[in-house]
Amino acid sequence: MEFKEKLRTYQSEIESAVDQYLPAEATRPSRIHEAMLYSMRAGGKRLRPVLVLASKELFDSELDAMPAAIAVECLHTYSLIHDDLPSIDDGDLRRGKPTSHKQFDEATAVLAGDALLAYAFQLLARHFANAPDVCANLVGELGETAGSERLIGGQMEDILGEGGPLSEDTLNFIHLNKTSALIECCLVMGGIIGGANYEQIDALRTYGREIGIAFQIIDDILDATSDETTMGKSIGSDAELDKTTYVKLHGLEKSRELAAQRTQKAIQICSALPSGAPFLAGLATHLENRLN
Ligand code: GRG
Repeated sequence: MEFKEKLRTYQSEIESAVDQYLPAEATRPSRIHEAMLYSMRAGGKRLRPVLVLASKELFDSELDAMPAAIAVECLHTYSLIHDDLPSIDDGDLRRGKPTSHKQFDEATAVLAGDALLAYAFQLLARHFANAPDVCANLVGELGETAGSERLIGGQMEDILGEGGPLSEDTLNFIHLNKTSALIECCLVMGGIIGGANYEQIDALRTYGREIGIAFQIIDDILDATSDETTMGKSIGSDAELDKTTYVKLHGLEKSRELAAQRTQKAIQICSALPSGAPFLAGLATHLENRLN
């Protein structure tokens, strides 16, 4: 199947699975379940669940990766809801719709994020209970990624760095953890479900780190050059908060070059994966050229 068709197939399977795996809106208390589904149904690129499915498909395994794909999308959506809160980025628009705290209220948005974070682990624990080693490795991987040394650690340093010039080292720490960590984790989770060996897990992790950093550099470029309608989210906050970004540190042209270098490295790593992982190689280029 050609790359774009394969991507669309994954995305439409994920769209259907959101409603299949999350509690229905009518479940009591309906307000929290409405808020969870509101943000989960709002769409987005579904990059992280696509990575779980595509990574697992490189290997032969009977296990279904979809519950893990939905779990990472729950965790990602929680991070976006909380990132948009008035006390963090104070965003009005996300995935082309009002942010959770604008659509509901701040307390509901905090709780919807918390509930999605908890639900991610519930999904893993319930759906992989018959494969205890896989289950423990998935929970460990996602837990480590979500915690204070990775996602939250990256977010903390991002907040601490507002208003002041940051070194390249700090900027890399922020993005390796705030953005790359979950992308890396999705590939590793796919590998765990598929039964990948140690070297293959290592290759998946490195590929994830490279496309993760490239993804953030492109995000910084789009934040500086695109518009809210195309992006479907509030943009320009980097400049407003005087944040150090790749664009601020290196300028647009050099930032594009850095993203291209990371993308090329990711593509090279695909040769160490089964059949050269053509979908993942195509995805690296697709992400480099993305417009939103
Ligand atoms: C803020 C308390 C609190 C917790 C959240 C890690 C984290 C913790 C927040 C970071 C969220 C964030 C904005 C990370 C940056 C990565 C990034 C560019 C996310 C946007 O991902 P896309 O473009 O979004 O894939 P869609 O909507 O397409 O899924």
